[in-house]
Amino acid sequence: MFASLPSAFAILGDYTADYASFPESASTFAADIDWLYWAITWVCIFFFIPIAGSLFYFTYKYHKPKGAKAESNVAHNTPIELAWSIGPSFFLVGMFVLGAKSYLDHRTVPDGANELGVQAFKWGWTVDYGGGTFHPELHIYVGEPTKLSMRSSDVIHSLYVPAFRAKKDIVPGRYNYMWFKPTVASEMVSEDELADALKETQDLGESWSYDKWQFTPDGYRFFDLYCTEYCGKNHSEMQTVVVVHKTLDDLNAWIKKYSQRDPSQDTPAQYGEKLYARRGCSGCHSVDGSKRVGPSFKESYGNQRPLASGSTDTADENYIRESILYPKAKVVAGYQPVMPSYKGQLSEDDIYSLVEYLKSISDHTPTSKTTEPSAESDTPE
Ligand code: HEC
Ligand SMILES: [Cu+2]
Repeated sequence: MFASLPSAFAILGDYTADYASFPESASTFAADIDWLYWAITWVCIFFFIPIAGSLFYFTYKYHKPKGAKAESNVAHNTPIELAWSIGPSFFLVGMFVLGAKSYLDHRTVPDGANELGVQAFKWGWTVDYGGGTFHPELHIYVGEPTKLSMRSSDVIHSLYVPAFRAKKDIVPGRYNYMWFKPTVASEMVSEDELADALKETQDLGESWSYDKWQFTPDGYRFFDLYCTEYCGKNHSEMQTVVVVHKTLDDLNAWIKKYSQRDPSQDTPAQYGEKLYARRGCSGCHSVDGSKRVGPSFKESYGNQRPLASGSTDTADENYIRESILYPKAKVVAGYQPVMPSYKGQLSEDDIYSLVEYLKSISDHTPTSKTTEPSAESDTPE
């Protein structure tokens, strides 16, 4: 009868081990939360066993043969009634007090916490490091209380870092915040391991797989960060990583690396490809021609774009720039106007890089660029 059980677990594969234990503890919240969780679980088990046990015992003890006449036998015992009402209420009040204390700890951000902006959108994350540097990965450093000031550009999301035991909803139309203090720094993999992974990824022509490698393209091990509020079709892919640096210097060096294009490393088109991944465009735009929330970039640059207004426009440099800064100005027919504006978030250099990238992957090059000048000067503010 239970022969099928092992195969049922085999489907879960590697995951059973993860589910059987808690994720690693990597913040100051973890010990308290785990203790409270187990305390409540044990209290429940402690009461469940005698209650369920006496249920079965009395069912057996007082059962009558089939056909016996049912009779009422109601008795009252005040001491027992009082004992089982007052006794458990101590446990319930205890759970409330400890739960409330833990909640307040999560709500009370310590003075001087390092503050980062986080934007959640369908389906990804953007962390604002200040000075025009944005990245989907969350980078912080060990021992430093970090406050996240969070906003959503569409629906309700929820940010959850299991290893930190920290979670908070992000509601559109308002800022929500959370904080944590990481206690465990992320290790780095060896240069060789990183070089092999980067090479293999490039050879396959794929984007970086965090799941497969379990470290970032910069070689850092990480903690998982998920969305835990069902937010639509690709909710399950709304994940990113948290890297806890050993020192502030190391963190700053990482931020600097992403703060602008390094001309010795990347051509504008190559940098544009990085921005495509980093700034969340990839969540809505494919590069292989498949339709996601938005049109594929394969057919953008240089093509005639049918607009929802009924007219058409050629997707030249200005059209693309406008689409990034003022997405609602010209909405492509057949799509919802859901793209967030990147005004103030991407520099002109960034936009130039993105345009170059779109050019490089387009299936079409315009034969003649005859867009009338008037079309270029009517950029709405
Ligand atoms: C939340 C989903 C979403 C994100 C994120 C997003 N876009 Fe879009 N984008 C859309 C949708 C939907 C359209 C089509 C409707 C419209 O024109 O506004 C679109 C249209 C465009 C167009 C016009 C395409 C064409 O073929 O006519 C360009 C260019 C564009 N996006 C660039 C970008 C860039 C660059 C980024 C990242 C910096 C980005 N988008 C991020 C959803 C998104
Ligand atoms: Cu979400």
